[in-house]
Amino acid sequence: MLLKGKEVANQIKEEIAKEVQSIVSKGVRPPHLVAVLVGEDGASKTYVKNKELACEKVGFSSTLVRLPDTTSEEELLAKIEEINNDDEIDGLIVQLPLPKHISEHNITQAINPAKDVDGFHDVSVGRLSKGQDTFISATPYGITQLLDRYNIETKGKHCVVVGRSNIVGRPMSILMSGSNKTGNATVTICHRHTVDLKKYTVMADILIVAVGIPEFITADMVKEGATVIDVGITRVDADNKKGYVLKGDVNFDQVEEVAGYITPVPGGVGPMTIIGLMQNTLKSHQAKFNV
Ligand code: L34
Repeated sequence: MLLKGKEVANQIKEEIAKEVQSIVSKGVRPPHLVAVLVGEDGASKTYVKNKELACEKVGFSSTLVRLPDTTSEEELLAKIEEINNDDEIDGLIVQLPLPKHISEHNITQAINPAKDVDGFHDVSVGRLSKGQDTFISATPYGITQLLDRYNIETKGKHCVVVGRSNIVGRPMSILMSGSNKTGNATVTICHRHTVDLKKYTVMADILIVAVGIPEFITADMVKEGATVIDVGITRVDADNKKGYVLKGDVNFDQVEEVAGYITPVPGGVGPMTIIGLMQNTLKSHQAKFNV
């Protein structure tokens, strides 16, 4: 069965839009998200555009700050400082990846944790790992909500996460093992140095894959009836109008036959990532205005 991220995302957007209406009816300004995009990466432009569209749909204000790829780290830090100090802004994200000459760590650490709606700051990650209330990074947050909306049991299940990135794999593993509603699973984290990956993936009741290698997971690596979450989204050259097709980390046509539930690419995890971001932005606004 398909886990329709796009459909669930649209439902949640309507719920958020109602909350925004209620906020505005009380005379309070709506939540405001600022996205900073450095450079011209095609995929990043699409993702940021989708974030702006989502803001518009739910009634948030949004501002896109575009900077050239020659921007220095100091210039970017100065921009962040300006946004940190602007009371009219609730959430700030700097779209990744950044040009090589800019340190992602320095940038994520410069963002005011109260506006860190990406959940990438050490404070946010530290709070997440201790089970404290915080901004949860958008992709893992979106995935837990997808599992929740489809009533997929996680308690006592074996969850295998393939990939240990700061953005997805690591926080995902923390959430799945945590004592939260869509947690309480037994978690195995696999990565590039895992020997005999298949040995682990076939044990997964819930298999979450975020490695960025198209069609990496084949049917023989998946247990019958498993829930398969495909975080990968790679542009692969193709002879069509766009010049590419999107491929996940899972060989969908094969794995669909064995999986109980599976997310499509596109229309699966991507739209849920955007929802996670919208919810974090609303949360930041609520912390400030309490309405
Ligand atoms: N700072 N950088 C920061 N925050 C993030 O949360 C992200 N991420 C990842 C990359 N860098 C980031 C995103 O926004 C991945 N990501 C993201 C966001 C949206 C979509 C995919 C990834 C998305 O909209 N996907 C659509 C298809 C888009 C297309 O046509 O290319 C989907 O249906 O999957």
